[in-house]
Formats: sequence, C-alpha cells, structure tokens
Amino acid sequence: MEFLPMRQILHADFDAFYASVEQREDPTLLGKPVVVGGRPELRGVVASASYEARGFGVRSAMPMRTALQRCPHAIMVNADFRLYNQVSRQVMSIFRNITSLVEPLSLDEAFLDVTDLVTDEESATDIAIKLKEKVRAVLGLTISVGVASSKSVAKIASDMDKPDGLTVVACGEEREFLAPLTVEKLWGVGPKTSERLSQAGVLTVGDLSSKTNEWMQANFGQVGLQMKRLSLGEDQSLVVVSRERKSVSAEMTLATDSNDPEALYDLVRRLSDRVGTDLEYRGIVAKTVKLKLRLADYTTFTRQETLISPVGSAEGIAEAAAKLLLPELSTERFFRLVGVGAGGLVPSSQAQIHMESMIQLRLGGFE
Ligand code: TTP
Ligand code: CA
Repeated sequence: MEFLPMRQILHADFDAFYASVEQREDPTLLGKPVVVGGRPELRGVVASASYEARGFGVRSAMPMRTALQRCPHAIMVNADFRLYNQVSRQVMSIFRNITSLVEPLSLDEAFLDVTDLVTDEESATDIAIKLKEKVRAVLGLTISVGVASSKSVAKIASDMDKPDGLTVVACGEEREFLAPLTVEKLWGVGPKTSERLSQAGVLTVGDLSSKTNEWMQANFGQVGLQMKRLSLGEDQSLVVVSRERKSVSAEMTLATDSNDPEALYDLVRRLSDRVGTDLEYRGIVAKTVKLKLRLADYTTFTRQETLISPVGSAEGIAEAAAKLLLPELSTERFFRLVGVGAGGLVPSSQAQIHMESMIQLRLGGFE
C-alpha cells in the first residue's frame, strides 16, 4: 500500500450548535438550560441541548416530553434554520480563510487539512488555538477541535473534551489514544455492530485492534477490515474540498418583458451579486461565467465565457456577464428572464490561469 506523507488534520465542531446560537441571540438564556426542538404536545424531539441542560440528562434526539421531565425549568426555543444556516456559512468562511482545504460534514462541523501551513514556528495545535479564538471573536461561539494525523482520529478527538475543547493526538500515539474508547466511537460502528462485537467480548477499540484480520473479515466482511484499520488509527481518506454543487447560479423573471438595456444590465448586476457572494462565502472561484436568457416567446439560450483568469467576486462575474449580454441587446428583442451562473468552480488557492478565452453559444439547458 502506498502511504501518504504525514498529515495534520483538524476536525472542528460547534458546541451545542443550535442551543449556543440561541443563547448568543438572547443573552438572558446564557448559563441556563436551553433546548431547541419541537413542542412536547406535538411529539417533538430535542435537536440541541445546552450544556446546562445536559447536566440534567437532556440529550439530542430525546423526546421533548422526556427532556422536560428531567429538566422542568428548561427553556424551550423553536429552531431558526435560516439563522443556523447563516452562522454555518460564516464559520466555514473563517475556516477557509485559514486553508482552502476545508470539508464541511454538516452545518456545524468540518475537516481542515493544515499540513502545508505547519512550520517550525507554528504547529497544528497553534493553528487550532488560533481557529478557536477567531471563531469566538467573530461569532461569539465556541468550537471544539481535534488535531490528529487522520480524519477519523481528529473527529474522535474533537469530541473528547467538549465544550470548548482542544484535544491533540500526537503522531504515533493514535493507538494508545483510541485503545480505551468504546467501539461506537469508530466511524461506521453503530448500535447493531457494537452489540455483535460485545457478544464476542470486543468492547473497546483496543479489543478490536487485537483481533486478526481473518477474524474481522469472517465476521464482518470488508467492513470488518476497515474497522480494524480505523482501530489502529490508520485512515488515509483525504479532505475532500467540494462535493457540493458544480455550479452556482441565480435567475429572475422580469415583472414585464423588457428590451431596456439599463434594466437588463441592472438585473445582471444584482444576480451577479448573489452569485459572487456565494462564491466568496465558499472560498471558490469560477472559470466560466454563463448568461441565461429567455425571450418573450420563451426561446431560451445561454452564452458562456471561459475566462483567462478565474473570477471569485460579484464585480468579476458582473463584468463577464455584462459582456455576454451586450451583443444580445436589440430594440426588437424583449427579454422575459435573465440568469447568471458560474461554473468550473475551484478553490481560490488552486485557481489556474487559463491561456485561452472562448465564447460559446449553447442552446437549451442551463446548469
Ligand atoms: P451535533 O454536533 O450532534 O450536536 P450539538 O452541536 O448540538 O452538540 P455537541 O456537538 O456539543 O455535542 O449536531 C449539530 C446540530 O445539528 C445540533 O445543534 C442540532 C442539529 N441536530 C438535530 O437537529 N437533530 C439531532 O438529532 C442531532 C444529533 C443534531
Ligand atoms: Ca456540534
């Protein structure tokens, strides 16, 4: 097997995400048991519980009714997904200011590969401390961070010392770190697998790591071999930057069909603003800019330009889109809808200069 050079991975995760955001929004909730979730009379469950509420045995996914039995003075708050989404985008943008190698796992957690940032003066731990401080200063929220040589160990580490934790697993100490933990801590080991393992006397990750490959394969197949590797702290999976959308676009139908260049340029600018802001949030740049146009008779077509150098800002997108619009304008042509899109997305740091520029006319589909 080929081995990658030693890597330095951070796993960052908000503490009591929804509940902490609510405490930040309403400081009278600070220091109090807060539960975010559905109403008990509607069979609601707890989505997130503040650490004060956890002191009373309240947990995520618990029926709200049970939570209120355990902690009758808990303060119940309805979820505000728009707000959590916004905070999520903000934290991902803080992460991406540190490195473009960010893999979000959910709204409130991400892996960062900081291997290339580590120097003699600044260790991965220093970077993790800086990250925690930045999140606290900018967002007024705490994250817990795990630092390790692989994703799976970093993820387990971030959970060890919550809230506001920082757990560093030095290279070479992965096995010792994992050994005393229960098998459910390993990625992919759910209640069913852990039950089967415990019947065979395997309770801890250490127990698992001492089983032979043959035994693991005979009892759990390929997954068994993977579990064994993880139990030894062996995980070469890469931080995957963007498994998200391949393009970003925004479009709008005009209130009335228009041939007015000013109104059309204005719309292109507003749409470019939305697309550009999205790119900036995500720390990516676009190699192509597309303009989608629909005429009054519903004929729809797109123009696209592959740029000499990729753009990542609203202005850059608008400039390219406006250039595409110019040759389409005529007094006889009334437009019904305009769309602006960005494709060929790459992380800002990996942007390559393209030596050719081309304009293509494509009929139909718009990503
Ligand atoms: P988690 O990271 O699992 O939980 P948490 O951030 O509330 O607490 P901590 O990490 O400190 O243990 O999930 C992140 C958010 O996802 C959580 O705030 C609410 C939401 N969520 C649900 O809506 N339902 C659930 O069952 C879980 C587990 C989380
Ligand atoms: Ca969390």
